[in-house]
Amino acid sequence: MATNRTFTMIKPDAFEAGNSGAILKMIEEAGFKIVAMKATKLTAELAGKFYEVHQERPFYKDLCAYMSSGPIFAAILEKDNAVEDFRKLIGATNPADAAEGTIRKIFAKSIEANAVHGSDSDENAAIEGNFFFNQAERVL
Ligand code: RTP
Ligand code: MG
Repeated sequence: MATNRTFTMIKPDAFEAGNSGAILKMIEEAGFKIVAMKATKLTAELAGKFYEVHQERPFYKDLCAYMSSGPIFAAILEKDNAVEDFRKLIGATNPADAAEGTIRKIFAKSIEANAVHGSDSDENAAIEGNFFFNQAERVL
């Protein structure tokens, strides 16, 4: 059964552009509750660890440099069917392929600088939430 939580980041491009508020508004209007959130900045090493599953991919090095290039927001979101519904809300990885009205269609600058992250499974949502938030920070 699907759990009701997912994990997201507002990536450096969207944070830098001042789009965090507009993106969080879309997330809340879509029915997600923000149950943990912080502004932070990844080191290249931490970005490398977070995206470890992609380490054999050609874009891995660029992705780690990009994700550690500036501040981000990290957040845990709650909603029924959270993982799948959030992936729908953000749209395809490449904004050129993202559906109209999705967060990436509206805010992403490129396939790499694509505004937001969304977990791709319940298992990864839990792993990723635990990566950023300790137990006391996710008691809500
Ligand atoms: P995310 O994990 O950030 O939610 O994105 P995703 O599932 O839609 O895409 P994924 O395949 O997991 O890729 C992770 C992130 O790597 C960057 N990327 N760059 N240059 C490229 O071809 C390329 N492909 C992917 C993007 O920032 C993507 O979100
Ligand atoms: Mg992914």
